[in-house]
Amino acid sequence: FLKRPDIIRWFHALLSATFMQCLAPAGTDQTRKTAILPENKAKNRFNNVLPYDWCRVKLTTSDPDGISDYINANYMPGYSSNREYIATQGPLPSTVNDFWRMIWEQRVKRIVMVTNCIEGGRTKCEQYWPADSKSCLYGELLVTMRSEQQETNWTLREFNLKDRKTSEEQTVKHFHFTAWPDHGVPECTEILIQFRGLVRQHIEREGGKAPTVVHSSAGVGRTGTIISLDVLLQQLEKEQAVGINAFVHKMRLSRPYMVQTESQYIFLHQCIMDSLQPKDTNEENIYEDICENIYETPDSIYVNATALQELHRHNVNA
Ligand code: PTR
Ligand code: PTR
Repeated sequence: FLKRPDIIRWFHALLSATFMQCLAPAGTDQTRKTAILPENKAKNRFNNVLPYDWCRVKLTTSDPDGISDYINANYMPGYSSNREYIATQGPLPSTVNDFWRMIWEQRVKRIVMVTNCIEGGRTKCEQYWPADSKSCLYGELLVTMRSEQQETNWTLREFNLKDRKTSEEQTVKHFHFTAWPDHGVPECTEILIQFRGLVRQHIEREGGKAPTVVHSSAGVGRTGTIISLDVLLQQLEKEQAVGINAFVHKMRLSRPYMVQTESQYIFLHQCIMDSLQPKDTNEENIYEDICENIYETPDSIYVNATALQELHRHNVNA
């Protein structure tokens, strides 16, 4: 029978093949007209990561300069509805005010940030919040950092937003994951699973329909991976099965490159596998079980929870 390294290799090969085949560009024929208008071009961090028109987030409140409603952001589907998240790029110096306007207008209660402002000496994202407990004015919004709690792999912050015109206020929680390099994956699955748990707790406690804003540098690779993880772990809990590829495909119809790299795609599978409780079973059956439980449908590959459990047990015992 197959030994653990073979199974893992086989699993990776399968995922690799899946990534190549099923995640080949999807939805890329959709229009991105607003993103390339002359007045908006400079608002994109990368010229190859542009939001599709049909689900882009539009800024609504009138702008003092009367400029456009454009921001590089898309609504993203979740487990229960089609607008549970907003995936967006890390703000540029010129789009920080727009970013906060979006947070305010969409009544966002939490921002999930999965990039550092600077990585390897290069700017990945503008620091869009005040550095200490001072307040900073971004357009019409006064933002104050109320608290900052630094942990090994993430920093949690709380911001107070105040509309200068109406004096209305809103609290926004900032979940900043600091251990995930651009185009790569975190060192181990546990820390990302834990981090996702903190975000999920906040979503369930706060309730409401406002989307969760998630961003990295481009707002696709790491952003897509953490959104998928949150959605798929809910699916796993409720249905005892996960449609990993189907969901990634669905996200890619809303924003290009969601889950950008093969290593991120594989890491996502490992996170799901590692979220499962180990279960006793016979080693000989593992290979067969996994084969039986991974089946293809026309546009998706479903990995059954039992199969992942076997693989997980194998990982733990090895
Ligand atoms: N004043 C905002 C606007 O002009 O669009 C809308 C807004 C109102 C946003 C209230 C957030 C608000 O806070 P809360 O969600 O706590 O009511
Ligand atoms: N031009 C870059 C590329 O195509 O790789 C754009 C890019 C940058 C894409 C970062 C994804 C990136 O990762 P993330 O979405 O995690 O910031």
